Amino acid sequence: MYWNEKYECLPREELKALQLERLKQTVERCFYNVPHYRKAMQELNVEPDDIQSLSDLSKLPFTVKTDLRDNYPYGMFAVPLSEVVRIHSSSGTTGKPTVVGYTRNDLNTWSELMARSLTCGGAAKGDVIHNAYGYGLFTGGLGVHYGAERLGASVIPISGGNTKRQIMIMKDYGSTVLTCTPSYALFLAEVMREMGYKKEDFRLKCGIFGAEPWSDNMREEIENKLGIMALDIYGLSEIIGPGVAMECPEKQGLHIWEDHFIAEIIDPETGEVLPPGSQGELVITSLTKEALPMLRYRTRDITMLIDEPCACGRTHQRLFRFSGRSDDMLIIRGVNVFPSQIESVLLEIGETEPHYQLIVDREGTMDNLEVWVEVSAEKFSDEVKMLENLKRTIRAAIESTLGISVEVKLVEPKTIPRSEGKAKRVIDKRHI
Ligand code: DLL
Repeated sequence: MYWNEKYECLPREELKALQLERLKQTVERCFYNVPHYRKAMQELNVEPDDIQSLSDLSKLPFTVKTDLRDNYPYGMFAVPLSEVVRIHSSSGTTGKPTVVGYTRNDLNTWSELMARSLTCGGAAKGDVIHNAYGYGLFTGGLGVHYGAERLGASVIPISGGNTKRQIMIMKDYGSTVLTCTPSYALFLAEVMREMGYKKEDFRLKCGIFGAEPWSDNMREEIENKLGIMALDIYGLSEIIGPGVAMECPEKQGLHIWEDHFIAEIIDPETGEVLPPGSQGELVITSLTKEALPMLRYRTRDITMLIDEPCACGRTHQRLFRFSGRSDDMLIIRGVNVFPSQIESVLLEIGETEPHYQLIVDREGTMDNLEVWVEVSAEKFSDEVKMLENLKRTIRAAIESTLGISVEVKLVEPKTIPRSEGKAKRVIDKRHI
């Protein structure tokens, strides 16, 4: 059940003392080894000695993605390149990619955190882990891979793509744990059905899904279709990769591994730190990273910190499941809309397929939101009247949740492109 009971269940006072000690070391490392941090701290008149308690964290400068871009490729590294044994990077939609590096100790930390996360998600030595996160510069594939090996499980480094072959391997090799994005898990389920398989034909028992936002209703859909327990894993390249936070079987939020990271929630507009229980932008400080220590990294991910004890016995704070990113949040006629809200409504009605896309456009000064949803082939051949009714039901439900009017378009199966990695939920034509 636990990978490292001592640290996962460390009493909070001890956890905080450990955080403070590690925070001080991290701040020194940043100040003395990374010109960017020294300059940013000097501009705020802070020196490493000013950090005497955890509440002094708020004296430190924020770090943002453009800081990494401005120091492209290696300028944020706190060790010489000769100490870096692995490089990953994440491509944004614009500009240069973000480059992240790991020392041997960093890889060790990451493998430990991933072994811890996989255990928390129900995997153990003896399991066969079908790892369909992409291998390569993306941190998903190799991150899970090293954690699975550390755990002592048998890992299949299948990566993304070639879905039919994936399914054959999953069946023949007796995979028990599936790791991939939630949207790819659904796609796998769909292709399994097309190939004539039932969930009983597989040995899968759990799935550890992340790298993109997904709703509780999407979870239910995946659990039913694959006959597994599906849990949420969070992480980002700049911080370490997957394994920053992991949901436990209580399904009441993701434990952020506080012996290695400090989480804060801020108001994305003002930068002000918000109390536990408030929704806002997650900010993470790394406590043990050597090659790329991060001070108050603004993730742009929107969530809430849950400070109450968890029934699983782990003492680490939890993050509420992510509603989305502040930069994926759509503003439609002044109303904030997260794709996950619409996903939730669609899956709750349950009469469509779980594949959808949002098309945003502007006519004159009016924003238009069109929700494309797939319906099954049988439904699609139903009477026009039935389809019209379904459309109306969906529209009314979305409108009452979001408070804005939308257009709903029911489309044939396979109209919406499937993804092997992160799904593209929104097409915003307003900026093209
Ligand atoms: O997506 C790392 C990862 C790999 C996490 C595999 C989990 C599993 P990046 O490509 O740098 O790293 O993207 C990080 O993805 O800031 C979030 O916006 C989003 N994200 C990651 N996990 C979740 C999640 C990997 N569980 C960005 N829920 C993050 C919602 C997530 N969003």
